[in-house]
Amino acid sequence: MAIREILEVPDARLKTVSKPVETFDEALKTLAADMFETMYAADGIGLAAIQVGEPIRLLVIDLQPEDPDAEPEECDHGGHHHTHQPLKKEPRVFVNPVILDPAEELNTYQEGCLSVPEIYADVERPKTCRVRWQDLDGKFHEEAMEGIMATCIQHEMDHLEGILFIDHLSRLKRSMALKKLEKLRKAA
Ligand code: GNR
Ligand code: NI
Repeated sequence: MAIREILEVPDARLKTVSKPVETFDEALKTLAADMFETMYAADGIGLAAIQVGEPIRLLVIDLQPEDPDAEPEECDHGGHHHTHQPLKKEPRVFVNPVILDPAEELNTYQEGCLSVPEIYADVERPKTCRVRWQDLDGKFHEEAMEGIMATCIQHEMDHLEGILFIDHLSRLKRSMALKKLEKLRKAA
């Protein structure tokens, strides 16, 4: 397994329309494993293959909810001591996903993107949807999505079309977001 470099704006490869996966082989499984490793290392909840430079219709998601059954973990940093609830790993892989019957009702969520680091903005999307996809063996699945999962999978599926969350903002808000990112990069 390997952590891969995440492409960031304004990398033109992020605008690629990704191609369907046709071969369900070991290379696909390795890429998915690398994407999980990359996503966890970057503290993300989702990642599309194009974000690591692979223009194929593959995405991974792990919302990592807090695990209510686990013992709280002790943690020390910056001189103070506290506890936090461990996260439960729930890795999910979606190959060739398709959105079916998106709800008319919209939901607003403050989104971020590993390809637009440290920028957050409200985006409106259908509140629920159904998704049909294949797993790493090519088997088909279909499921109703709601909550953060519905938001996240729509964000990831936008990447497959070369669309970023900032593309949903007004031109003014998008240019302000990109200017802020430039400023943060210069300061770093
Ligand atoms: O880690 C991520 N968090 C997030 C928060 C709100 C809405 C969408 C996301 S996805 C993002 C990771 C990412 O860039 N996936 O493409
Ligand atoms: Ni993203």
